[in-house]
Amino acid sequence: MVSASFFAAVSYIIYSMNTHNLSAKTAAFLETESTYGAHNYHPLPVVLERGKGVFLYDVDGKRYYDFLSGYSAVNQGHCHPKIIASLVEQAQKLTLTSRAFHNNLLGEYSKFITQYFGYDKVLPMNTGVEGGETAIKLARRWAYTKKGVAENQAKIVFAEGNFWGRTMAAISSSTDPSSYKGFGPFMPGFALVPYNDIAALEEALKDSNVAAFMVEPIQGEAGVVLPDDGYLQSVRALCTKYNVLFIADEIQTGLARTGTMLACDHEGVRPDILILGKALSGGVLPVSAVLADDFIMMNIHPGEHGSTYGGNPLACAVAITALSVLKEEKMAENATVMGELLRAELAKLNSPFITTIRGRGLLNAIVIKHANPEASWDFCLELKENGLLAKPTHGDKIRFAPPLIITKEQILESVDIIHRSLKILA
Ligand code: IF1
Repeated sequence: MVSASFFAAVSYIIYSMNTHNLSAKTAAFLETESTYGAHNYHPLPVVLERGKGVFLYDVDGKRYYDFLSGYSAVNQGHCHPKIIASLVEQAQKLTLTSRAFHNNLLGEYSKFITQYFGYDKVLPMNTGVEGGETAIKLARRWAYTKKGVAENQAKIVFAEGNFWGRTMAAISSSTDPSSYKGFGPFMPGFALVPYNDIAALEEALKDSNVAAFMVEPIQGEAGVVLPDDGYLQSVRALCTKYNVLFIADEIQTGLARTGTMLACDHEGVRPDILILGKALSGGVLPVSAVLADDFIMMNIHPGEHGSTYGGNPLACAVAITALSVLKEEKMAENATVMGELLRAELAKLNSPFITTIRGRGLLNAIVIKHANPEASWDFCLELKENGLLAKPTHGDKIRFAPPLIITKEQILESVDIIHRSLKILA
């Protein structure tokens, strides 16, 4: 007797094979994941099992250029040999002590990363959103203890179009219904201003209860939205003028992705609180960090914030190497040159379906113009068929963000794949 679940599985596999031109092996993986995993994503129908440098390989051994880089977590390239070596070596010694005790790497790592970015102290966490939550708690605590804001009256200002994660605080600041709809009630004390609007920001900061303005130097999820030149300098000046902390969310834009170590470096501004994540571990395990000077950091006292894995020795070892190779291999410089080449070569295609090419360093996006609302998705499926992985964001935008180690030849081969794939839109 064939069970109903077996029949359903076979039907799913056959459907997948027919509709997406998938191998039976790939379809079987998709069916298992669909049956037993939550449906909180809609991934491209590809099943990957190996990564090396700029390449990913699926379960049938097919090679792809990775033009997403784990949403900029794999800046150093997949399975960077030095990062993996640090991971393996430390994993065989000590992975977690918790902060109930000291470990031999947290001090070394804290000194390394604070000197690397020029801040007094670091508070180590794990995911990017935990970094954001930590930054907000630091800002509120500073507002109550140093700025004189009345208890529970502190406000944090965010930019419309922001994305900094999926926690209740993060979605409470979101303007994207797919992030917040159906999850209320939301965190109080948050305000919004349009991105790249200095006049609106100044109006908001006049409120003496404002503790901080938290902003991405370039909005990633919104579709790689760059502010006007000088925007960050104006943000810096206004935050100083109104005694408000400038929090830079560099979780996606930082760590050489935009051609400088931090995207704030393009304008020479120094945020009061710097949040890092993603490529801080080179895509090996969740590592995030919040950096600030003592007048902010020292308002949190023992037992008032932390996490089980925050500052674990495995993360410390990996992050030191992940940061080191960014400089040793001049990945910011390469991101600048390869980014300019990528945008120039894409422009030369003169495609009627590409209305915008924008980005900085190797954080880029194109905007697709087509009558079919599914055009971007269909185009990404065709890119996949031709050996390049990218994914649409917010409908018509496609992010092109390969690892920062990509070479000129690989950029040119990737643009050729993009060129050939555009034919699907004709
Ligand atoms: C998903 C988006 C990108 C981030 C910035 C904080 C975080 C992120 C600027 C939180 C995380 C990830 C989350 C992931 C997909 C990806 C993403 F599409 F969701 F919006 F990159 F743009 N600040 N971004 O980009 O870091 O807690 O995830 O470590 O949730 O689908 P995290």
